[in-house]
Amino acid sequence: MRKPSGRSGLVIRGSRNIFTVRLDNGGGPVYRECRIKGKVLKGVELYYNPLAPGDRVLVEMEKGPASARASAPALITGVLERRSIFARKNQKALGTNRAAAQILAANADLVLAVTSPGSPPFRPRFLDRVLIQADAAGIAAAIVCNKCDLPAGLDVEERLEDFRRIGYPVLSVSAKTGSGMAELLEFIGGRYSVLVGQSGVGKSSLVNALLPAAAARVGNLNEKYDRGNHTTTLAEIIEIPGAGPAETLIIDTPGIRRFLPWGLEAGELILHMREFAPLAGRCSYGLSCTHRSEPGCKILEAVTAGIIHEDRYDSFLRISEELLTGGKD
Ligand SMILES: Nc1nc2c(ncn2[C@@H]2O[C@H](COP(=O)(O)OP(=O)(O)OP(=O)(O)O)[C@@H](O)[C@H]2O)c(=O)[nH]1
Ligand SMILES: [Mg+2]
Ligand SMILES: [Zn+2]
Repeated sequence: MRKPSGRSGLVIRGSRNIFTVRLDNGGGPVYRECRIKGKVLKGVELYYNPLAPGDRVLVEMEKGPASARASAPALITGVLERRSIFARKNQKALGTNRAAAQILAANADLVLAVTSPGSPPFRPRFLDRVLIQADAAGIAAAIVCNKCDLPAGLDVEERLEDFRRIGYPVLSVSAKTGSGMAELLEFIGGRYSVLVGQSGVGKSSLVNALLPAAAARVGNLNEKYDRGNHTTTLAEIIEIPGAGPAETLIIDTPGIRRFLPWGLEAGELILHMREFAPLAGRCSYGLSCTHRSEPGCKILEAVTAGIIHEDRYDSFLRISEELLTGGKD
């Protein structure tokens, strides 16, 4: 008896019901439109979106004549265990019965928090949120400051320097002039990264700028990769060809106005901010310290001593408050 042919694959992009899956294949890549078999996929009921770019899925190919098979969507029957989940709290889900965690990327091993020195304005507190989420998810993170062709105020330089000080790689690049792009390509080579940032900072432009440089080595593919300057509406994986021995994948995501961290308790926040974490539990009031006004608070002392930047302390207070109130304001 013939068994239904089961395949595995990688989710490239997808909306609620239809997903583009790159099937694992000996030869060249094969992409298929797929839908989820049945009503729900087991194990992902907790999330706003059942699957995200980067998910590895099991696909059941429909039987029947080849012509019918090619047009009908294949069926996704399962999702493999995720190595990492980069999610945020989706405000649209608050007050509805849909789960609030929206997965932006599955299985990513690098989060690139993208910013710009101007247009749109530099927002260091947005970066804090993305970096906290990456830490809580156990994913490495770096800051990419795009548009370095634009003038950066002293405040921008000072904040980026402080992110370096606390241990984050900061790459200054310009998708427009190509400055720093070779370094960025090297940095992401062989990794699986996700671009996160406000709308207009140039995430899609960065992907476009990475592609021709890489594609030049594998032939004249520039036309194929001319993705234009659209405002991104759907997260998707872009394969960066020839960047290294291991596959280089990058997920472009839609711009986010407000990033609400997900999956951590207010009390744990301190553990996910690098320069705060070593001070956890060391205040006079121990773990019950709110780090607002207590005497003998090590966090407040560190702010005074300049070990914790005031902006980061401000982020800490705001996010703690949000985590306590569930993000409703
Ligand atoms: N000066 C300058 N402008 C840039 C640079 N990179 C992108 N831009 C411009 O910034 C604007 C927004 O770029 P996008 O790549 O669409 O930004 P995005 O982050 O993908 O935006 P969303 O998809 O809405 O999240 C476009 O007008 C780009 O031409 C850069 O390095 N320098
Ligand atoms: Mg975009
Ligand atoms: Zn304290």
